[in-house]
Amino acid sequence: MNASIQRDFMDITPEIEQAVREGRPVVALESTILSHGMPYPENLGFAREVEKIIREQGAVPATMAVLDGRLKVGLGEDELVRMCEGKGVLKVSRRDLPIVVAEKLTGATTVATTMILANMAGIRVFATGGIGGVHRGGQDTMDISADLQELAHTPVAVVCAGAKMILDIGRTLEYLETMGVPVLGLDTDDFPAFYCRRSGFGVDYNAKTPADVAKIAHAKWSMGLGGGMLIGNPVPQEYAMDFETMSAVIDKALKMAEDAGVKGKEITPFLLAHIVELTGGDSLKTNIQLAYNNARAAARIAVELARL
Ligand code: PSU
Ligand code: MN
Repeated sequence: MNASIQRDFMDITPEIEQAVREGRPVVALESTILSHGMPYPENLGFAREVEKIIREQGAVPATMAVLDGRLKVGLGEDELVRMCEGKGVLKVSRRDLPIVVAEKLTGATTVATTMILANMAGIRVFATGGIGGVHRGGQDTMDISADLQELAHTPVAVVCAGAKMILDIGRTLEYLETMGVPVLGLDTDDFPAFYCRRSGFGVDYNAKTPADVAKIAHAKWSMGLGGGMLIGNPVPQEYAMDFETMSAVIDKALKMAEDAGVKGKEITPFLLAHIVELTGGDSLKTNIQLAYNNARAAARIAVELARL
């Protein structure tokens, strides 16, 4: 915990502050998944439920955002509603952070920014849906999410359901290897593909249990290796979607983005919204369930880490 950063820039709820100070389990949550990843009002129901799931496992949830230039660690009900309604809520990744803080703007935190805030607050475990990565064609466009650089440098363990096939999963994993980021499967040999349990690409190590993940994280940070870790947790079988169907949907959404000339930070939100539309809302149900599943796993990892 950095006292001067916390004093000058951050509002951390007393509950989270105390839990961190006492070394009790805390799980960070992002807000871009709410404001730019899911429609309203489904996102609000999700935001409340995901916090509840973390509490049921004995951990404290810490949803992150930037409100009127203040870094928020833990949101109250009104603040959650504001993120979910999404009016005037910017998407804030690492490069945007100084601007929204200095100009007192309001924004949702991506995976990268949530990791930054978590680290500032002393939180080591974070649950999300899917991470950003190398976009398809990224070898030409250089569209590579800042999430990957953050995983390289910031000591937070990120639990996700893999990456969506809107990304080039093979190149995303190559990038992570180059940056020295351990990619673990939680009881899987195969890196998951968000809606689907398998991507066809392997993980570095199949960590069978949350306790195994915690042991690996503890070893990494105790040795001073720093940086983050990525944990792929496959969507539960009963909510998984058909690989071929989703491949076709994603190809269609990518074509729509190309035709509409969408670029830069708008691409991911555009694709997410159109995938929900093209699947008649089925993909949203899967998205919500996989994120609950990740919250549960992250809370268990945080509980184990607190014991070490
Ligand atoms: N992928 C998803 N759902 C999401 C995101 C990505 O399946 O909600 C969000 C996350 O907040 C992630 C961000 O950090 O999009 C990545 O955006 P970009 O590719 O512009 O870095
Ligand atoms: Mn990008």
